[in-house]
Amino acid sequence: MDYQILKIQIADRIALVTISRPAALNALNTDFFKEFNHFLDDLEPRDDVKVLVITGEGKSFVAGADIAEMVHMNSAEGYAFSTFGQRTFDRLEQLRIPVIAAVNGYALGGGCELAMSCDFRIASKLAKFGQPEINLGMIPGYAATQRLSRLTGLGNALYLILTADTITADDALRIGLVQKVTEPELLMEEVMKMASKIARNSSQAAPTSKRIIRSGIATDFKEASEEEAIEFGKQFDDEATKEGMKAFLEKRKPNW
Ligand code: DAK
Repeated sequence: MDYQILKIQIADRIALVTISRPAALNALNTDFFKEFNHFLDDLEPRDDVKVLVITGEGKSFVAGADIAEMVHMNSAEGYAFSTFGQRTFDRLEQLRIPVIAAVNGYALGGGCELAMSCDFRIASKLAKFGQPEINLGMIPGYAATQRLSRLTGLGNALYLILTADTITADDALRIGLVQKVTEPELLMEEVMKMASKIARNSSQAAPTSKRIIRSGIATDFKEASEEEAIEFGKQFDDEATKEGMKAFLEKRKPNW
């Protein structure tokens, strides 16, 4: 596919996707969703990529769904746009490999929802977060009503969605929406360092941890702990796990 919006770089077991539509502050339109799904089609079967990083070009991560496209929609088109977006974000959340959002600037509306569909978020000090949909007379459409409360608690989700307030990266850190804040010029360096740290590990441990954490939150503690025990047991048939433990005992780096 000839990508117009996504810039994709794959190197050293890390895929870096930059959303690049800076004239519209990287607002998400149908073409974005088509390109992103095509990219996921290519990425999913690959076993040489261990981590995905998503960022935005310019002063915005993503300033929301594309209002200029949405304004012309009727209810059937709105429904199609919504389900296409929701399916895409669910697919991203369920991607086997870890996904890091490198939030360089505005993460508003659908942009904040995109960041929340990633496994964790690292933000530049200049980043801004919010769910301003209510100002447009609408509710969030890509699951902010669900993901925001799970990540930050009920009060913070209700506050952000009902007031449409925009918050700073430091406030986002305080409420647990982001995991780390960096100086703007250090954002990509820090994120790529984290990505390489994850990518250097044995191939199963990170994806399995991700899957159990994510599936566990949707089920009860006992059932999820049993799932952990099953997966924990399976690792003892895995050479990479044996190598990890042996390397520790032999005081050397694992040979993965
Ligand atoms: N859509 C389209 N264009 C956008 C945009 C957006 N979300 N955000 C910015 N732009 C465009 C601006 O129109 C402007 O275009 P030109 O006038 O230059 O042609 C250009 O980007 C630069 O923006 P500004 O001139 O406004 O830049 P400033 O630095 O002054 O302000 C800003 C930056 C981020 C504070 C401001 O642009 C802003 O408030 N943008 C809108 C933010 C927003 O309201 N985002 C939420 C969008 S609604 C659903 C599914 C999804 C959703 C809802 C329902 N269903 C399936 C039911 C999601 C909804 C949203 O995300």
